[in-house]
Amino acid sequence: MTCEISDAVVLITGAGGEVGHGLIGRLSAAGRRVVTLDLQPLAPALAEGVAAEYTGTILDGDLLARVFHAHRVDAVFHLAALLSTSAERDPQHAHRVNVEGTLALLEQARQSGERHGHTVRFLFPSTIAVYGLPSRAVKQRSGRVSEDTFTQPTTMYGCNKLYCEHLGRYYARHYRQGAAAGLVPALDFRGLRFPGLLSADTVPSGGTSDYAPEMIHAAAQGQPYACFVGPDTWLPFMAMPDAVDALLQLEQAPQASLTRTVYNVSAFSASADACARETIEVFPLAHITWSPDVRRQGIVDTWPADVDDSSARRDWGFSPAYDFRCTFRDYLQPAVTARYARRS
Ligand code: AKB
Repeated sequence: MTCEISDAVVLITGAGGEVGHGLIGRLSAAGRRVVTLDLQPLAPALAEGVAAEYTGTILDGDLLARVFHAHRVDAVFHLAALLSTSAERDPQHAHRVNVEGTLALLEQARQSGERHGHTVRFLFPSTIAVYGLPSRAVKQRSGRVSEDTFTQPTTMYGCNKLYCEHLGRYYARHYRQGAAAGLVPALDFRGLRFPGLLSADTVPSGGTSDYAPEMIHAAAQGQPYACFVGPDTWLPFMAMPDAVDALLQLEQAPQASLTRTVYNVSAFSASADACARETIEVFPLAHITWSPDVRRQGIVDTWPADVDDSSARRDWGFSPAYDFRCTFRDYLQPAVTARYARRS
């Protein structure tokens, strides 16, 4: 059976998560046919923008095969993953989902590309967790870390994501050494190392950078928040709309302009204390205290305070719209306020 071009779809795994919320809306608004896969059914409002919804795990090989045989998948946004804190609670399960699940998806996408005679673009959200700064002093001294330094992750999640970056590069450039034989690869793998993400639409779970969004959503509900890292904890962050924009920009970038398969992206670096002060500025009812968790503090202390994203800005025009203050005042304050007003 030949697939009509109208059968071309974009597959989003982990579509119900924090990035998926924004991505589904943007892709369907751009006229793209979206197919989703998530452990849980999508919220009804999200499902409206979707051509087909599959509920299940990426570890279900039969389900993946069914998806790729029912649709001509032109692009994959692989968001399904266990984040850093969740992965430390069950490292073996995290490895199955984050690595074996990703390998299974890469293989299905490759086979689909070969079957339909086209190259499938595979967008992979990696993370600042692939970095492992050896001490707070080195973290403080290192400032903006570039992609090829300090890649010695200390978490299962960071190890998983770094290895999958290499898997993606293998599939795109070296699969069975096909490139040497002059074969066109069936996969075009492109990755972004996301910093902490600040979303108005969802409260993340299972991450170690979650303290920033958690304090904002607690403040908007007038709830007290005990921050699980100390005030002098620095990380890079970006607003969720910029993260979704970055994924879409990278997907559309001409292959010839890309000098890397994986890029750093970020909008600003901030301390937990600065996030708390800005939260109180926009949500005066905020009541934020400090209750560092030794293990989670230990994780973020190995992550860079900031990243060098000059390659992304040069190669494909990455340019975040929201800086620190705009993220809180122009994006989070109105959107989070509206979210909880609807719920009250
Ligand atoms: C996490 O905290 O695990 C994620 C990440 C930084 O990749 N938000």
